[in-house]
Amino acid sequence: MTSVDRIWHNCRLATLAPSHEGLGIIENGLIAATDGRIVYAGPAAEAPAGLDAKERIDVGGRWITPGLIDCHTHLVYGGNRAHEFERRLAGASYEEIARSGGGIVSTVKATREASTEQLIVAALPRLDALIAEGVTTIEIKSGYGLELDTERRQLQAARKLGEIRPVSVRTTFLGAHTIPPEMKGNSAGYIDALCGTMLPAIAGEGLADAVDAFCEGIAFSIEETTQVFTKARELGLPVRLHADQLSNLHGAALAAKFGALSADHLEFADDDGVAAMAHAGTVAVVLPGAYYFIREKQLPPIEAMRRHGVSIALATDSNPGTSPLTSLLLAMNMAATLFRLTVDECIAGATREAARALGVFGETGSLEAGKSCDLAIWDIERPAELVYRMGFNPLHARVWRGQTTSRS
Ligand code: DI6
Ligand code: FE
Repeated sequence: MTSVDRIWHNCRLATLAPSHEGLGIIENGLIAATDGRIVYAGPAAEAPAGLDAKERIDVGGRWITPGLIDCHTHLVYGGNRAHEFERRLAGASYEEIARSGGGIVSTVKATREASTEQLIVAALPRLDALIAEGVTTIEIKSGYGLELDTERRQLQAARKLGEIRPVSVRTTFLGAHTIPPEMKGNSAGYIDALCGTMLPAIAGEGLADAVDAFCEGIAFSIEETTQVFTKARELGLPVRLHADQLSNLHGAALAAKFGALSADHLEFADDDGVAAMAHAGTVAVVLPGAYYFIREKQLPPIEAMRRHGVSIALATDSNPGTSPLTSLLLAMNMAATLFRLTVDECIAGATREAARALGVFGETGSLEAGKSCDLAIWDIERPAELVYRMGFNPLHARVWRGQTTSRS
């Protein structure tokens, strides 16, 4: 007799286990968990004999997927940019606004002025919207401080969000997001300060799980990004990159060269960049919310990603400037509609591949024994419904580390 804490039965599973085809569908499934970890996920008929549980939950034939993972967000910031949205509606471009002192810099001002408490309060409704859709792991970046104190407070706020809500938070230091206004024209000086002081301090305080940079004409060059990545490597932190979003600076190849966990956006990445990512095992994170919101025309090279066997994740990129989006389900719909990802790619992109992009696939992202029991239970008839609808939330219940936490 094996005794476990909880069993979910009478359910259909999309396990996303890499050893299975497609979504890893199991029609009559069962999940057993103890101490917040999955001990069995598979066909009910093949469950260990004599399985006994303190609690048995009849899922009523519903579908269970791994809890969703939003692997690229800028969730913590002050203010918003609705006024710039209006300017863009009147004809200004995102890059024009950035060059005229708006854009990221206007959010930097509002973020510096906010207390840590205010940053948390502002981010909570955004986080709650994601949690309500079944998100159990979220990545949150800094990058709206651009000086040590505010970058630190953003990351502290992100960590705190993971303490006050039932969700796993992974933090990323994005000090190299743009040049701070007080150092305009001196990006070399800023990168020196970042590598010399900010990054070592943040790493020393254990506030960042990874390091990111915005490699772009309006932000940092390949050489500057290389400097940041070299420092991150020295400090033992994995890297990721905002790469080839608005132009092709060959950021994808640079990310691959550093063995980055992911390269994100990638609209302008070329075949060589994609091939290098495949070789390095760097995950492509596509961000259709930003593509949509700034009305980009250049599609990311999805066919090349498939051809080279690059793993594809998707995320909201939730941020005030280019993707004020707090729905991962809508990001899935956009990835399908705008980028022509398949249903299976969208669901894998918000679970298994997103876990890979964060380097946490050993812990979550699929329904497999040994992993954290992070589940999303859905009122749907087929998995395609998760991708097909717009602005509708079919979540029935969410389980984080074995505990049912909402809509039970
Ligand atoms: N790329 C983006 O799309 C966001 N950051 C980045 O590096 C934009 C952030 C903002 O405009 O506030
Ligand atoms: Fe981003």
